[in-house]
Amino acid sequence: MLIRGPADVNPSEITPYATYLNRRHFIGRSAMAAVAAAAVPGALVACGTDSASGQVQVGPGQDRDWSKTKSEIGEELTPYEDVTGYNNFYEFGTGKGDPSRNAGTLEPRPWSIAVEGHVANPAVYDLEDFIAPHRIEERVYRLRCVEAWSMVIPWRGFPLADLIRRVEPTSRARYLEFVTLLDPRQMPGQRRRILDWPYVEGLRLDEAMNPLTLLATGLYGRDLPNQNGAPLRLVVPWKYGFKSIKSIVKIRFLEEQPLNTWQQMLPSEYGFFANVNPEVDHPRWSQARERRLGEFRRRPTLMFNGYADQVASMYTGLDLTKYF
Ligand SMILES: Nc1nc2c(c(=O)[nH]1)N[C@H]1C(S)=C(S)[C@@H](COP(=O)(O)O)O[C@H]1N2
Ligand SMILES: [Mo]
Repeated sequence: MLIRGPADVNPSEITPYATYLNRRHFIGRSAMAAVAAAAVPGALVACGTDSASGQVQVGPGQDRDWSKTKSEIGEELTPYEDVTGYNNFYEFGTGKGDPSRNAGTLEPRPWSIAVEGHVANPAVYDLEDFIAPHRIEERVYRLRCVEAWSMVIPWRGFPLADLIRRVEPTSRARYLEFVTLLDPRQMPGQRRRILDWPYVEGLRLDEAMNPLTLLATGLYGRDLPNQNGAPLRLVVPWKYGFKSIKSIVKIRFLEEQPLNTWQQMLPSEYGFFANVNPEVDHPRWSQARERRLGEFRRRPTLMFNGYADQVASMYTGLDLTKYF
């Protein structure tokens, strides 16, 4: 996300991309593997299906060889160091390297999650009880930030739809609101009024029920690193990254559409839907192309981030230039 205006945000902090590119190494990585590996069909990658070659160095946070794991259209995973070292998590600073540096103060355990509003079963859960009834899956998704960079990430988690069925929304529930932890002691960025804390996001009930929508508990086969939103975050792969709210402590079922943080901050630039759309530019830059972390060339951005088959029908008849 980019903010222009608040005097305490240094623009050089929020566009360190050139610096970042200079640090990258590009030669030879996985070239052989890319040729040899077939694309994994479907978005779902079952645990343990990729075979370990023994040839590839297993890095920090990686218990097995991920080099053969691809997205459903054959894309290579973004390296672990990028997924966990180049982040947006303003609770820990506005620079892309700030979350990995500063998120050590977050205490993801013990953790509780409140489910409130129009549900038959409102409750406050311990994290373990919240997760335990669900079947954990691994799924490779593209994450496309509104700032026009993207990653391919092997998430671990469970469909939000499974949780929704479990808590039984009433007929009045039409939207979900998600709320991040508010604790300036654990989240030092909240001591500055960069955003109106806590960070809030929302989905329409049908979007929340879509089988692609994930409550993520991990990535690269392990629990979420703090900087990626430990211990629980949303992943909505056809929407800009800011919808994928991190470190969730509350889920509310509402009748009315909630006001998400970025829409509240800059309503002319960020809407409620935030569907990835190469044809609807951000007021200050094009959304037609994107930089995949680890690559120089810019790729064309795909409608609904490449998930149109699975989500476009939810928006038929909606003017996407108006409901951006
Ligand atoms: N609570 C909270 N959630 C957040 C953000 C944030 O600043 N605070 N940033 C969002 C944005 S803009 C993006 S692009 C993604 C980045 O996720 P990643 O760092 O795991 O790649 O997190 C989203 N979730
Ligand atoms: Mo973002």
